[in-house]
Amino acid sequence: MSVIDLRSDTVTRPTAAMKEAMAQAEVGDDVFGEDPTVNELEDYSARLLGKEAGLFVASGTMGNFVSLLSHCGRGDEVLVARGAHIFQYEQGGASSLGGIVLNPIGLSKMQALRASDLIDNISPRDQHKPITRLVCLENTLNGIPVPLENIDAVAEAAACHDLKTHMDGARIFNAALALKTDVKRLVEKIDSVQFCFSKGLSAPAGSMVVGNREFIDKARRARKVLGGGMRQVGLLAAACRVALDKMIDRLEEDHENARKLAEGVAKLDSLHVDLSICQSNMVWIETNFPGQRLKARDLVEELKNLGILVLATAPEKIRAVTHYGITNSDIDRTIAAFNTAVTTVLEKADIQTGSRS
Ligand code: TLP
Repeated sequence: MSVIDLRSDTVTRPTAAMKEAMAQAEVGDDVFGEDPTVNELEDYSARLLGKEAGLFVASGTMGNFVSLLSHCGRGDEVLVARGAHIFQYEQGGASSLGGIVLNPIGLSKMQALRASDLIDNISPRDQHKPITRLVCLENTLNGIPVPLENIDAVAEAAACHDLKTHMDGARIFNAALALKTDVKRLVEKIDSVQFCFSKGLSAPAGSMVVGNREFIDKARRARKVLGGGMRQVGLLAAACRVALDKMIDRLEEDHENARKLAEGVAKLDSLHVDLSICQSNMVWIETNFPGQRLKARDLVEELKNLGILVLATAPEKIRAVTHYGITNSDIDRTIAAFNTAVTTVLEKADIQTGSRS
């Protein structure tokens, strides 16, 4: 039985074209600025996003961290949505290692920062308070595309208060596609952007940070102190260049598969899917069955027995992410597996509570 891995789009493997490009890549010492493949990727990425310069880094986490370190000093404050990766899933590294104060804002995990949140939360210039320096956005935010108007409004409010803006655009091309907006326009008013090659774009590793030259110079220093100065890393950059050339347009297929999965699972009695938030490649499934008999982790275990891998992100919540390599018929199999797994979990729960023999 083949395994359908929907835990994340990070599980994608490099394509044949990427491996070929890696084999052919011209390389040099990137810390000396002498790797032509990295230099070209940085320039190309910066132009693609409408910024002056780029910096190739090992991962999304490193890209976000060097960006925060470059915008902020010790004790400075960053406003960030409570559900954002920078706050939830980066170990609070900006605080623990960088001395930066993260101020998590927002009502629910899925909610993006609005301009009003910003204005309400900027610390007053008072010796008791940190100095607010930066606002972080994320797009897509947990798979939800944040609309251009929202981003522009936040960026304009930030600029009025002399704050910088950073976009965690790990899945910025998914966002641009879902919003039918040119990626350059989507980040036009944002000072720095981090995007990932190793998610839906399927490269084996790597992220890009873009911004103005002064910011990238600082980010380059930050990358070095974090041990992220790699040498003949054009090998990876070559695969990432293929990702930009060949893997952006096909993200549409992932979005269609996610929608199909969401609609299929939404039809099952014991599960709930909010279809309004399924707009890119992520599906959120809630197991809010009466009596709490259907726990996300039990369902995930049962699905695993059927060859389907998904993540339980909360006691009642499951995340499934579509990506390159997942086919339309994989989605049919996944929907059928959800149906079977729900029945099995509920039967086991009934046996345990003695309501069935
Ligand atoms: N996200 C991973 C996990 O860490 C949760 C995933 O499977 O979705 N920003 C965003 C919005 C991300 O989703 C991620 C990774 C990162 C940054 C960090 O990227 P990496 O894993 O390359 O450090």
